[in-house]
Order: sequence, then C-alpha cells, then structure tokens
Amino acid sequence: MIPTKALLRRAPRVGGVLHAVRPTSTLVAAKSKSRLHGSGCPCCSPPSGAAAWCRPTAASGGRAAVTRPISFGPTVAKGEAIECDAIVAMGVNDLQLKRVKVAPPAPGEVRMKVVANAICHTDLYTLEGSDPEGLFPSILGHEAGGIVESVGEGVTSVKVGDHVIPCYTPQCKEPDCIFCMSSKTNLRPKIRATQGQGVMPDGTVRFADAVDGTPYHHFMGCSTFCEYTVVPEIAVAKVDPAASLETVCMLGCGVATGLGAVRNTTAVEPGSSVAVFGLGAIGIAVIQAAKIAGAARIFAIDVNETKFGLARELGATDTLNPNEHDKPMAQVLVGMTQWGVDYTYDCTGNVNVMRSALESAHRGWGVSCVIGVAAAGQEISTRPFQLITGRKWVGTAFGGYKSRDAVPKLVQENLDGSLPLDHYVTARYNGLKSIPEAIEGMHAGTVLRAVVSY
Ligand code: NAD
Ligand code: AHE
Ligand code: ZN
Repeated sequence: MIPTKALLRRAPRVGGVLHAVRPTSTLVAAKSKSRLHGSGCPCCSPPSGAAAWCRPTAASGGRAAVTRPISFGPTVAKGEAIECDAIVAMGVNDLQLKRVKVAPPAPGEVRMKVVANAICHTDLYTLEGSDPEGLFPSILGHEAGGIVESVGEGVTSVKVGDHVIPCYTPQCKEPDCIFCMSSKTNLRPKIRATQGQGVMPDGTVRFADAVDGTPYHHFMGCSTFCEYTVVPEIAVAKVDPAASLETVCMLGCGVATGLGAVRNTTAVEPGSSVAVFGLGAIGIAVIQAAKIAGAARIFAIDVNETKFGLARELGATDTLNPNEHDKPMAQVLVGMTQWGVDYTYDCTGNVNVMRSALESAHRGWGVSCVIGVAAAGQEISTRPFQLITGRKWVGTAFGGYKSRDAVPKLVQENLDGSLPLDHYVTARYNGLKSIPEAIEGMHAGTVLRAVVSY
C-alpha cells in the first residue's frame, strides 16, 4: 500500500475549490507499480467503440483522465438535469469542489438526493491511485443513504420519496438470472463491466461539469460524493424510513461486508475461535458479528492500538499489535491456540497480512477470508502445504449478501435493537465540502467511520 498518512495535506481553499493533494513525485513513483491506463488496457475499452478513452493529463498528475467520447445523460429521459455540488476526484489525491449537472434517470434508473455518506477505505484506495480500475475525473463515494428524487421509465421497485441505499453489488432478481437465483453467490455481473468503466449501463454518464460540460465518471455504480446521483434500479435497496440514513448508510458497504463475511462467507459456529487482522469498520463488524454468532475467543490484531478499546467492548478477548512481537503473527496465534484459529479475516488489504491470516488458520479445517482490497499489482502467496493440510482460503464481496434483499433486513435488525451501529461513527460532518477533512481523519487512523451529511 502507498503510505498515505504523512503525505496527504490540505491545500488552501482557492475560489471555492478544495484540494486534497500529495506531492506529485510520490504519486508518480507509487503509481509506477500499477498498470497505467490508456490504449489497450481492458478497463479503458470504450463502450461506444470509440478510440481514445483515457488520456493522461498534467492536471491529473500524469494519471489517465477521461475526455470524450463519454457523453452526458440519457437521450430519452424525461425531467431536467439538477445542478448541485460534488467533490470530484480530478486525479490522484486531487479532490475539487465542483458544480455539476446530474442528468435525469434513463429507463431502469433512479435519481436520488444523497443524504449521508460514510467514507470507506476503498474510496481512499481509489483516490490514492491504487485501484487498477480507478478512473479520473470521477465522483467517488459508495457508502451512502438517500431519498429517491425521480425514477426512469419502467422502474417499479422504488418511488419518489422512498429511503434507499445504493448497492455497488446489484441484485436483479430476474427468474432467469443464474446468479441471482443461485444460493452460491451474491455477485450479479449484469452491470459490472460498465460499472468498472465508470459509466452507466447504456455507456453514458449522468454527471457533467456545470461550467464547461466535462463529463465525470461514475464510481462503483454509486458516486455518492455528490448531492444527487443516478444508479440502476437493480442497485438500489429500499429501506424503512424510520431508520436514520446517517447511520444505516454504513450498511451500503463496510459494516454489511464485515457482518456478512462472518454470517455468510464463513458461517461461524458458536464456540469457534476467530482472528481479525485490521480493526477499521470492516474488522470491527467482523468482531461484532462473531460475538453475536457465539464465538468463544476473538483475537483482534492491529498496528494501531487505539483500535483495541472498541474491539474489546464488542467482544474481542485478546488484542495483539504485530509490532510488539518478534515472531510473525501466525506463529504467535498458533502458539496461543496450539493448532491455529478456526476463522481468520484479513481486513487490511495488505497481501502479507492475508498470508499471515491464512497461516494462522487451524490445521485441518481453518478458514481464512480475504476481505481487504489489495493495490494494483499485488498478489497473494503461501506454501501449498498450508492448503494441503486443510486450511481454506476464501474471499468475500459485500459479505456475500444479496444486496436488495439483505440490506433492508439489516436495517430492521438495527431498528429492533439487535444490531447497534452507532459505535462505528466516530466523526460526523455537515456539508459535502467536509469530505476532504473526513478523508484526512481516515488517513490519520483516528476515525473508524466518518459520516458526512449533505
Ligand atoms: P480502515 O483503513 O478503516 O481500517 C484498516 C485497519 O487495518 C486500520 O485500523 C489499520 O491500522 C489496520 N492495519 C493496517 N495495516 C495493518 C497490518 N499490517 N496489520 C494489522 N493491521 C493493520 O479500512 P476499512 O474501511 O475497515 O476497510 C478495510 C479493507 O476492506 C480495505 O482494504 C477495504 O478496501 C476493504 N473492503 C472490502 C470490501 C469487500 O467487499 N471485500 C468491502 C469494504 C471494504
Ligand atoms: N477495482 C478493484 C476491485 C475492488 C474490489 O474488490 N472491490 C470489492 C468491494 S470494496 C468495497 O469497499 C468488491 O466487491 N469487488 C467485487 C467486484 O466485482 O468488484 C480491482 O482490483 O479492480
Ligand atoms: Zn466500501
């Protein structure tokens, strides 16, 4: 991972523009490890079949920036574009406050007023240039809650005024969809290709600069660092309006992912032992779900010991800082348990930690779940012997939850008191302009989840 903490700095506000910048030399060096976007790279193939999709510019710090041919807005939608504020990632670590136009929803799409947005590490990872699919300029943000402002033709599952959570992992629920009808997966690839290309399923975008018309890419199909956004209907979960969107927005990604990793992907049984590497919101959600599932011993591991208090409050029985041990964590955990831990989770995105988590798993039956997202070019490795001797290496996206069915149920768990969520929000901000400040808190390691209300 690129060391971000010390490097991110706030530039002065100039003419209403906010920048969160890092020295370009560092960024270029960091980026050289990843594939560069441009001609021939698969994620840059234009959906329209047109030629130059990505072009690095000075403004984006040498990173790819998108010029035409992406076009703004659907051709057949009713309604007007809405002009509003957005925080746009113009390039690596270059956030700018912009006035944007948000097109009306095309058929099968929903436009929502974003009410609250939590910052997830994946937003930071894309902003810092670690995401092999990262595109600029784009509107990041994917952990949010909103209210439906208008719907495109054919939309039936939500209506104007409904409270909704955008879901980057969609669920079409069509009877002939082999993915939605299978209990083996929550991944529905129908819109995944265009999502990765930063466009809506019809190949166009719904965001353009209000001043000069520059089109802005979508991100993870959500783009919630904007006062309004447009998402496909199959990526919208309708939730009980009694819930606070300022809290349940976290069920749009991080918290749901950690809970689902325990409940769905690994199905932890009562009495199990669990080890969690990385105590951000995802790791803390793993601990919360493991405790609810009846885990008997929960090891909470982080290099930042300020995370240990909450981990213990939620059920961790042991807290470990790898820097305080002269042996690798796998050896430490095997030493503490004799044969290893039943279920282990990487919630860091660091491939060395992923290996350590796998090698901490119980001989004969231990399961290790990769949740963290690794930077471009990173690969995992271990001795095959680790698998031959009964450990399983698995991974999870959105905790294995089928999004539109599961998110409303998780919201109900919160409303009925069985799933407290308030402890995740350690910082609250008002106004979209606070997003760079909220991001700084995440980088500093002082914030679990920062929720920004618009
Ligand atoms: P975060 O930055 O808030 O937390 C990460 C934690 O890991 C921090 O507490 C940090 O101190 C700790 N850490 C870093 N290096 C470590 C090391 N070597 N050993 C032990 N601890 C270490 O991040 P988050 O928002 O909780 O996200 C965690 C990861 O999960 C990220 O990689 C994110 O991209 C990923 N993620 C994946 C999914 C999915 O569906 N698979 C969903 C959401 C987030
Ligand atoms: N763009 C990255 C992939 C990133 C990734 O794996 N994302 C997770 C969700 S992170 C949410 O904070 C995920 O669900 N992946 C499944 C998918 O289809 O993207 C890359 O490596 O290209
Ligand atoms: Zn996320």
